[in-house]
Amino acid sequence: GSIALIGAPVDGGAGMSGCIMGPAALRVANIGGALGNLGYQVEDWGNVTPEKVELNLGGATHHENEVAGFARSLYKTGVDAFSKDFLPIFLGGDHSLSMGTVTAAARHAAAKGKKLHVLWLDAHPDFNRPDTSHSGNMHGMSAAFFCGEDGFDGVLEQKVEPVDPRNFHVFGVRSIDQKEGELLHERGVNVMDMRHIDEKGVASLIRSVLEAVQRDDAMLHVSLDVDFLDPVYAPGVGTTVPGGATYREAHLVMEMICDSGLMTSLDLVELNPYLDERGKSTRMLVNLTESGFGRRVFDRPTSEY
Ligand code: DIR
Ligand code: MN
Ligand code: MN
Ligand code: MN
Repeated sequence: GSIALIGAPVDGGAGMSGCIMGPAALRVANIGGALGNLGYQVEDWGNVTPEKVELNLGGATHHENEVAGFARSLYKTGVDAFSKDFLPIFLGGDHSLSMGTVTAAARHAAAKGKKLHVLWLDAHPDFNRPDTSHSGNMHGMSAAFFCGEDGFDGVLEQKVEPVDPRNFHVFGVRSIDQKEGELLHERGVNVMDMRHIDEKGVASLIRSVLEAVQRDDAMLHVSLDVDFLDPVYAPGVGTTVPGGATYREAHLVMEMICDSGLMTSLDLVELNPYLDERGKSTRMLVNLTESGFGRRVFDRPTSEY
């Protein structure tokens, strides 16, 4: 199948500006060419234009007009890409963009009578509601939104089938707010924090996620936040947290996803080129994407993912 690159230069959802340059940096690093070299047909759809929205979500929440404007536009563009049989890769932009991209995937899944699983590779679960968020930053709320939590009326124009929180898999987290943690627990989200990874390893945990997706014959949306990685490998993000995924762990995740053949859409988010060191984090994201689409060092047959 073909890949559509869809830029989403939103940064009002983050606490710091700079993600607006993310899509441009990923194009400078030639993400399209890299995928082309792996044998894919790649179409660059350019950047989406945010819709005009008047919205007030209350609490500390800010920039809801910008975030909702992008979410609506991404939702429509995403649905269009799925219906034309593209695998969309969304170039962020802060993580609030997943309010549009995951709902588009959920909409497409529902239309085909399928479930949607979401794999969230991130230092944070992004499961705050407007009433639990201290920062008011909407990049910390996107997952709560698409899992159907209250407090987000008017972000999208239409009601979309929420993602079942039990099919929301959070991987690599090491920073969770108090109320956010309680909510994750109540909803039965599959939270695999850094301690899980240390004790069980990447392979067995990711395998169990992929097996669940396969069992459900579901679609799989992967959302990769730059801060999933340890800041040593990816300093170009506004919310670095120590103790992140190593270079090798992150590549193994993407290689296993590739081997499974299950991924149907991908977000690359939170890249802040203004904070980066000579393109290091941008290149890391491009390299991880290549691993997610078949680049391997040694061509060996894979028996199981
Ligand atoms: C914190 C930090 N939980 C918040 N969140 C994120 O502001 O809601 N940082 N997503 O990347
Ligand atoms: Mn407001
Ligand atoms: Mn995030
Ligand atoms: Mn994060």
